[in-house]
Amino acid sequence: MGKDNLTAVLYKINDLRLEQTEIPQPKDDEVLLEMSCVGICGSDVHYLVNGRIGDFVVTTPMIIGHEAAGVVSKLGKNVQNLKVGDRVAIEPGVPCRTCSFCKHGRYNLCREVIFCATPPVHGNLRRFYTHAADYCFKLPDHVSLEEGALLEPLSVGVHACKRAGVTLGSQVLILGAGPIGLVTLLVAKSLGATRIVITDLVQSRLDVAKELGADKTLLVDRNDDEPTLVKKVHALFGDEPDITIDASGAEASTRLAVLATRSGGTAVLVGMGPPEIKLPLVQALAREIDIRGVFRYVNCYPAALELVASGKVDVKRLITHNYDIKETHEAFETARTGRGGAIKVMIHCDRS
Ligand code: NAD
Ligand code: 572
Ligand code: ZN
Repeated sequence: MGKDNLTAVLYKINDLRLEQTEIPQPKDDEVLLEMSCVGICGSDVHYLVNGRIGDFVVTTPMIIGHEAAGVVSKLGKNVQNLKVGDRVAIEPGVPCRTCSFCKHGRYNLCREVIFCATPPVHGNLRRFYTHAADYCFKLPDHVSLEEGALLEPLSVGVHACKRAGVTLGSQVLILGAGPIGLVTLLVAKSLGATRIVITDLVQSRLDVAKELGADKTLLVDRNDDEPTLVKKVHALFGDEPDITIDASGAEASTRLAVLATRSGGTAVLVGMGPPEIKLPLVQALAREIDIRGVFRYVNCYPAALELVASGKVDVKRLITHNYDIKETHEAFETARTGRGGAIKVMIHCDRS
């Protein structure tokens, strides 16, 4: 028996097992990482509970996890940018590098991308894992590995704010105060948005948003009709938002994004709901609302790291629960139920 490589493998719906796997050898351009921590993302929970997201179906056992950081323990023979002992954040999607999307700098749209824990690609919730060295970002000493793992969702917030054009003076409406809405809030603030209003159905999430710097919050009442919701949003702004970012994926929010945004403004869709929804598109047309999509992130890790390293953004408050890898089932139960006000559940791979 070699070294311990305890690994969280999703076999099928509600069948997540902890078992030993081989420690992989790094290829020439890869590093072997001793994994430190892995955050649980909503998509990990979704695969556990539903076995699929859209066309991505768990048909063969898949190692879960993609929000991760670790310590370099071995170098492939071509690796120059890292050394053994470096603490790194892992950007989980490695593109083909040669298609037209990659060549034009939009590698998040690469059709051949290998993205951790998107079936059939394995993720990194395990003690040892290999990854492309140039998709690992060395952390300065004062940035923790937990913060390194959180660069993953933070990068989604960075990309969403870039796609939205958030800048000094922006008035931003964020729909949904889950981890993605909250990181978007943090990034929008750091970019100088002057007024940020955030909505959710759950008051405890709005309380966290307030702590993180939201100017106003709106507890959405599902019984409110759309004109009422739009009026409430505009009243909270004392104006109309230039930018709305939907981080909920609820159809009602996506509609509200179009309805509440100022004419000439931008509605950015991050939340992933049903594949088809009904939208007031004539409103978007007649009021020149730009609707922009977000697919993960591209070239955002450096900016996300800079935000954390400079202290402009504090992501640590998002972590509400910590578990050891041996407690993976309990960790997923906490993430699934949201018990104890769970926002980001972190699993530590190096603690026992
Ligand atoms: P989450 O489920 O934790 O958060 C969503 C929040 O939206 C919850 O707090 C929920 O209460 C709230 N919500 C639901 N309906 C609402 C409504 N009508 N109005 C206001 N709030 C409402 O999920 P998360 O991890 O924060 O992710 C958010 C969404 O972003 C998910 O749909 C996820 O799949 C998606 N996502 C997309 C990308 C991408 O690349 N586009 C990347 C990461 C996550
Ligand atoms: O951290 C990346 C990430 N991306 C999410 C969700 C959660 N975390 N997305 C929503 C689902 N899509 S997808 O295209 N897919 C399953 C590949 O439907 C990816 C982006
Ligand atoms: Zn994710």
